[in-house]
Order: sequence, then C-alpha cells, then structure tokens
Amino acid sequence: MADTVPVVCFPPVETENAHDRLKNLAEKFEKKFGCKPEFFGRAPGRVNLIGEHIDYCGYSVLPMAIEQDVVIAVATTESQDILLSNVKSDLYSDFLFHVNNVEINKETPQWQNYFQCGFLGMVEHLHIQSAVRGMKCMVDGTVPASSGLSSSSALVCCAALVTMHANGKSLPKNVLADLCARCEQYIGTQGGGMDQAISFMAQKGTAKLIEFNPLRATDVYLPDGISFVISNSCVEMNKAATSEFNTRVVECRIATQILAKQSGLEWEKFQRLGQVQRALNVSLPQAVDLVRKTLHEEPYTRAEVCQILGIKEEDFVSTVLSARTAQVQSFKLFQRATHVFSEAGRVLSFKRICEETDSEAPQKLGTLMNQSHTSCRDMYECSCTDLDSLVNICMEAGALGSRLTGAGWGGCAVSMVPTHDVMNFLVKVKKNFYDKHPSKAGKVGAALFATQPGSGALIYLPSTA
Ligand code: ADP
Ligand code: NG1
Repeated sequence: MADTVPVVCFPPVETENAHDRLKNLAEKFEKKFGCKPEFFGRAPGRVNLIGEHIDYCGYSVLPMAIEQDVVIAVATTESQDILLSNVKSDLYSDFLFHVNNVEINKETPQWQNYFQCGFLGMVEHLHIQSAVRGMKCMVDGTVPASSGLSSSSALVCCAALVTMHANGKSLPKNVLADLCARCEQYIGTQGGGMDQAISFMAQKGTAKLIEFNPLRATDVYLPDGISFVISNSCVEMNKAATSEFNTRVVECRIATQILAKQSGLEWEKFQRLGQVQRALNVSLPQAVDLVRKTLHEEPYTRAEVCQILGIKEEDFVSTVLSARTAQVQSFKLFQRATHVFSEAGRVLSFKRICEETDSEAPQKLGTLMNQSHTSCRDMYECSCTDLDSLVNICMEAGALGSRLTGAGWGGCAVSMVPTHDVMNFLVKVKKNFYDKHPSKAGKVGAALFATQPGSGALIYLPSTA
C-alpha cells in the first residue's frame, strides 16, 4: 500500500503541547476569518547531520526532522480565491490571489511566493486548474527563517499538502517530496530534494539516509549517549534573494561537464557530478583523484570554460548558466568538485559507523562532522566569520563534532555532544558566543537548543469534542 501522509485527530490534550498550539491557531483563525478551520497541515523543518551541497549533485544526504515546523489552518471556500494570513503578521502581510493567477516573484521573493510554489506544484500535478477549491489559510511557522533549517521548504511542503487535502486527494509521501522539490524551484533556486524528502518521510526517533533517483529514505539509528544541539549564528542568508547558492550549483555543473569531456564522455548529457562518477565507474576517492589530475586550482574564466567545452559564450550563458548566475565571470571548479566527492564519501562513512557496534563511534562521527565543516568552509566557501567562530566555540565547549548545517553563509551549526554533557555545553556556548554579541544575546532562547529526530508531515483534523 502507498505510504501516504497520516491524517490524525487533533492531538490529545495530555500528550503534546501541539494541542495548545493548534487550539490557539484555531482561535486566531476564527477571529480573522469568522469560521472554524476544517483541518490543519503540518510540515517540519530539518537539520542536516552531514552531506552539505551534494543533494543537487545526485548524492545521498543524512538529515533528521526537527520539532520546529510550519502549520497551516485551512477552511475551504466556494470562491476560487486563496486568502493567506500569517500569525507573524508584523513580518508577513495578508495576501489574496485567484487560483488561476499565480505570479511568483523570483527577483525579490515574498513569503506568499513560497506558499504559491507548493500550491501551484500541487495544482499542476493533479491537473485540477479548472476545478481547484478556494481556501482561507492561516500560517504559523516556528522554523527560524533563512537559518539553514529549511523554513522555506517546510512552507512549500505544507502549502502543497493542504492544497492536496482541500481538493480531496491523497498522494504517497515520495511523490509529494519529489513534486515539492521541483516546485520550490519556481522561486528561482536550483536546490536538491533533501529538505522536502525529510519533511515528508521523517519518522520520530531516526535520522534518514536520503537517496535520489529514485527517492528513498533509510533509517539511520544514532549511537546511544550522544545528542545533537543546534545553535544559530543569527546571520540570515536568503538563498533565493542572492546568487551564491545558484553559483555553486552552476560551478558543480561546469565541473561535471569538463570532467565528462576530458574523460571522453558526451559531456552535454551530464548535469550532475554523481552522473559522471557513475558513468566512469570510479569510487569516490578515485573521483577526488580525478579532480586533482583534471582540474586546476585557479578559478576558470568563462573564456577558458568555453574553449574546453568547444562552445560559444552565448551558448554557455543560455545552456549552462541560469538567470541569477548569468553575470558570474569565474568558477572555482577544483574546490567545488573536491568538496562534493569527499562529502559524499563522508555521508556513507557516517551511515556505516552508525550501523556498527563500535565504542569509538561517537568520536569517529565527530571527526567526519569536523571534516565536513572544514570542507564547506575552505573548499565550498559557504560559511561565514560568525558561523566559523560559533563552530569553534562549540568544539571548545565539549562537542565531539560541529559543522554548519543547510545552505550556510550564515544560519545554524549542528554539534554532536555527549548527552550527559549537554547542559554544560549549552551554558558554555551561551557565555562564549551569545553573551559576547549584544545583538544576539536576546535571541539565545530560540537560537540554542538540543534536538531529536522528529516526525514528518501530517494532516490534523479538529476534534469533534
Ligand atoms: P531557509 O534556509 O530557512 O529555507 P530561505 O532563505 O530559503 O530559508 O527562505 C526563507 C523565506 O521563507 C522567508 O524569507 C519567508 O519568505 C519564508 N518563510 C519562512 N518561514 C516563514 C513563516 N513562518 N511564514 C511565512 N513565510 C516564511
Ligand atoms: P536550506 O538550508 O534549506 O537553504 C538548501 C537546499 C538543499 C541543500 C542545502 C545544502 C533548497 C530548498 N534547499 O537548504 O536542497 O542543497 O541547501 O546542503 O534549495
């Protein structure tokens, strides 16, 4: 039977504080729209334990869902309008659109555009353009925005989920994840499918190895005695509003095509580093060697790339570059490809260590996390000064491993800490990082917290009691 998103009754009062959250949201909804919500959708954010910037290269990643999520309360309507309201109304203004008039602003994306990505992706998938139902929606998100914990994907996934349910349909989780990965790209970023996959396929108590093409999620049980702590550098980076993210995607694509061409493959057929590695039938360490032998460390100019691939600059711009990267002049191919192949290897090692009964497992996992951060910082250049300093402070505070998580250039670090030492760790990180930055000290409550593998997306029906 297809694995669909669970539809459950409003959480019982005694079990979860989710009950109070939904009750409050229902009250706000009724005050705003003058009717009760018919149902709620919920999609979580995630923390990626290891495997950064490799999902869009075709490689497996190892995230877990977090408790923070996006919940949307919904009432369906006879009109074909979508009325959006947000609990954080100071940040996110009300918005109204007709179901057949969706305009996504890729230049300066607004919050409603992320909702529209999920909405449009679902409407297109179900082919219900002419019959799609109107909705009144109130959004309540607790994932910190632009911090590497996938607030945008939680919103896109939740929007697709409520659109599906409002229109009386049910789709398997892997189909939902694939379609949300594609439709989040309507915002203009060319990310992979990690965030959407874990948001739908997560299960409480286990991290997941997410593999792509085809999409699969395998349980990864973490060793006993360790906990994961998230700390937010409080530097925000919106990946859709800047060109950094897409530039990395493009650099990986160019590295793919040059490696393919110089290895005698039909380079036009290759888009992802993973495809080239598989076509050459080489191991990941051999792929790292191939990069060392084939690519040079100095940045490549456009002219050099065109000359190697044997194409004109206008063809390069139209077929290899993307809208947000059309102006980029030089490309660090050696560094980006070295990061991707070595990081893909670290993910597999991480999973293997979790499967072994090895008393040294926590230390070994910590070492992999540290290597991952070094590679993100030096080879992929997706960290920033505050985040590097936070990672160092986390290590000094007793972490076995610490690294940036998510897209980077700011956002969060994830640290692996002996469970018995978590309180001590939190105190030291607060003192040595947050208390030293007046602008961040007030945010420490929401910025520094231990986390556990959480559950995936859900539909809640209000209780009839
Ligand atoms: P992330 O790395 O968290 O996915 P992005 O920078 O890609 O962050 O996207 C963040 C954007 O997502 C925000 O600027 C906002 O437009 C939207 N967003 C995130 N959380 C919410 C929320 N609770 N309500 C409305 N919009 C949200
Ligand atoms: P976040 O941290 O949510 O911005 C982004 C991409 C992921 C992945 C990571 C880096 C999107 C929606 N998300 O995540 O696919 O590439 O960066 O590992 O593009």
